[in-house]
Amino acid sequence: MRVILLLAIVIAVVSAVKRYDGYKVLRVTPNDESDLAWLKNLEFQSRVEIWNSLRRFNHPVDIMVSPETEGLVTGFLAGRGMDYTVMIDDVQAKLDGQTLAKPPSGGQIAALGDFQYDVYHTYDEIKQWIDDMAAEHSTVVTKFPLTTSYESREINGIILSTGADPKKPIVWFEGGIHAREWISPATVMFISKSLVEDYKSGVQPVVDILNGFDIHIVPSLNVDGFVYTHTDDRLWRKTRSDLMPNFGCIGADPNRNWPYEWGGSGASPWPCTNTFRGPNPLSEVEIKGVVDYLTGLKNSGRQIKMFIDWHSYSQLWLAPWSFSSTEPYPPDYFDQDNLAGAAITALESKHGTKYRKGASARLLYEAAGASCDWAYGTLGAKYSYVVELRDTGNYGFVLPAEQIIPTGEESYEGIVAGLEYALNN
Ligand code: 0X9
Ligand code: ZN
Repeated sequence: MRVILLLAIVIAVVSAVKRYDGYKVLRVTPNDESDLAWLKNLEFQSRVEIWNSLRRFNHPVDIMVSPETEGLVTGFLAGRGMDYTVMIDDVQAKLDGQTLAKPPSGGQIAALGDFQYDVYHTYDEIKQWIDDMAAEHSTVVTKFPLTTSYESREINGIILSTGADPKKPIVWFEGGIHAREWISPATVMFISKSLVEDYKSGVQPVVDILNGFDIHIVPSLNVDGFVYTHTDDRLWRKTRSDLMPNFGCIGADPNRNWPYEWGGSGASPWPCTNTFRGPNPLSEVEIKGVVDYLTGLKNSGRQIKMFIDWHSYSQLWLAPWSFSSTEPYPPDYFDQDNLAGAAITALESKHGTKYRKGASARLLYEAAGASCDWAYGTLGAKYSYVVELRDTGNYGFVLPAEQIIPTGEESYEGIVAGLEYALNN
């Protein structure tokens, strides 16, 4: 009996999901570059974790502190004359409030008609959704295998296509490159089903869009990381590869692993950091899967017209370049910026949500080896973006499930306007 009890305790401890009781997210406004550098150094020392994407001085930076480091960090902040406000008082309380889909009685995964778009889903449910979309909408939707993850999970996607025309340009959407950004796969799925339904109902301009483009969509790319956010640590960002065992830390930042200006500014060489670039470009099999897939399409004569990597949070529509803030704007920047403008105007018209647009490294921070630079610089996708979805920090990565549908609706408005622009330009 005692042995069983002990075993139960051991299992409970081993399989426990990481808790964030008493962790806070503080919003700090750095006064100058040295304040910002100091914050980044704190992050490097693992005393804080920077959450948001905007990291320019005079813009607020959201940092998560543990109960152990809070006093130290706030003391330092006061010493440097940096004010802060508390954005999230107890991260665990926010995590506890998050709703997952409840499987129908019998424990099975819901059929497509019963798929709940207003809750978050597991990897198995997303996999099933892909199969169901392809089965239910077989005239428009085909499933494709992208690659196999580091931990041997299938990564699949869907192609929305209304006819085999090899001249049709391709649009690429990928969700979930960062594991904890749960709103990303949810939004990519919402957009996908809206495109299919509106096409089938003859809604314009969606009919024109799908007659003009084949849209290839992977809702959940970093599947190992995503599973880990369900089983172990809701706030995990990276992949789960173990390529630098001597350092004792797992995972690389898949958005620093792309083979374009890899290893430059904003991409850490240290395996224990959240922006670890990986030991070499394409070390992460998930990213290699995308690069091989899209390069194969390009080499077969297809044009990739648009590439969107969906992230959260901060409400931004970001164009290249990401690796450098001093590099001249890309030759297509005028059109890229116009498309972003059309998209965020349409997006705002739905629920009033405000987005900003700009060149990534100029608006945010330099991040070398990021998706949008490779997609533009090497692949030649004219309209290459990173979109940072809701919110601006009230919940950050732990966006409540009630916001999935509104986020999906407005993002759909935005992307339809963007696709329409891309059709004509
Ligand atoms: O740092 C990142 O990878 C992105 N922000 S996030 O908070 N979602 O992690 C921004 C990346 C910008 N990248 C490109 N413009 N490609
Ligand atoms: Zn991200």
